[in-house]
Amino acid sequence: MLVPTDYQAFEETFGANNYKPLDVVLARGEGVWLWDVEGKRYLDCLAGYSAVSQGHCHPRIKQALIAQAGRLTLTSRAFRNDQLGPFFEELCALTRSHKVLPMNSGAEAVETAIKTVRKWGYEVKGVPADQAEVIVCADNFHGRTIAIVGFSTDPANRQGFGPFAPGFKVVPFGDAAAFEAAITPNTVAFLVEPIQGEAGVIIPPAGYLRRVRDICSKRGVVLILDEIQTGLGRTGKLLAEEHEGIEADLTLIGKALSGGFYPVSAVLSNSEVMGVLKPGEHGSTFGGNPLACAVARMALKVLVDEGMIKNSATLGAYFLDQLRRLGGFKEARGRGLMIGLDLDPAWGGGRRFCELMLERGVLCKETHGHTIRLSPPLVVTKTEIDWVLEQIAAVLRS
Ligand code: IF1
Repeated sequence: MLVPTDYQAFEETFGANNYKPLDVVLARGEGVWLWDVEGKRYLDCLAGYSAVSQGHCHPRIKQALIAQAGRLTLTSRAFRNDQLGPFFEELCALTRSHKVLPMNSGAEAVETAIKTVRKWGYEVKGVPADQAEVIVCADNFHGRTIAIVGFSTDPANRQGFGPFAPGFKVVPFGDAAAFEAAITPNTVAFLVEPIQGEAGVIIPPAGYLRRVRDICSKRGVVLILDEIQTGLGRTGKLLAEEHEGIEADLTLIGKALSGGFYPVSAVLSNSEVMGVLKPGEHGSTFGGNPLACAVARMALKVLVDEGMIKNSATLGAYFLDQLRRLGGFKEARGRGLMIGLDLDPAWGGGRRFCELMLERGVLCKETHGHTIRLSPPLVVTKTEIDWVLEQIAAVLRS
């Protein structure tokens, strides 16, 4: 029988040490709950970095996965499969998109969008060859490929990984005027998170996305919203863009698109931009495979059928309000069940806070030292949030 320290030793000896996890070894999950190898139960306030929005091992998604795994898992896109078309149709209907390009990880969806807007820039906008520029925001997080970390402003993400791809320009987040000033005739797109996640749940000023949308339309720039974290109900709407009543030209989704069962991502597009891709110009062995499509179809279905988006809005507002009543920290902010809690710098650091929460049976994760991310599965109940609040209060008092 292996004991917890064995699992840790194996990971540290044989794994690349590119993470420093909390010392808990998880073995089972159900809904908002996780159990470690010794049977201790935890309420999950990270939800696989928002991929497990539908709750761990959701029974209907599990059933869809098992059924499809016994029928057909991978055909490649060299042939058609009977899950892909219905997946596209259902996803377009739900998100009011014209076209879908399926990939696997979030970073692949971002890369796909960048390739697409560059091609659109050359073929439709008339940008001279190899001159296309994409504007991004300071403190962005879009993934970890070479192109993406090349336009990160976080030294930990980029240092030692160059040389990087050219063609990106960084502007401050939340400042529409700065974005507009950075546009040149070669600007093909603006890539932005509706709420910055890794930066610490940073919500831009009201009206920012509406202004950005107007500027993009006026100046012929494609608006790409990275909704990989904010999308699919996390902020209390299907897509975070709905909070400002706008529509992006390209929308990137991933994470919760599979309910945490399997990596599935997608680029959603209007027809003009996606229309530039022709057969053979982009793809992926696993992208759009029948297993992924079956899982994603059910993950979307339960999200809507089981009222998870509404629950995220209602309980997210309740959670934030109760946190603010609690006090004992610097600031709490959020939208839906995407909440960031800034500890007082004197408190002892986010890592310590998460370790104490772990002892009390709540899993959460700090970002950038003093901010705690609270993002439970969207199936969480009021009673469970009240219990988490008690644990937060106790840890803040200690
Ligand atoms: C890790 C944070 C969350 C993302 C947005 C694209 C991607 C992500 C807005 C890439 C991924 C992850 C990756 C994970 C940590 C995590 C994260 F801490 F960085 F900010 F969720 F909160 N766009 N976010 O948030 O998607 O390729 O990973 O599927 O450990 O790197 P991916």
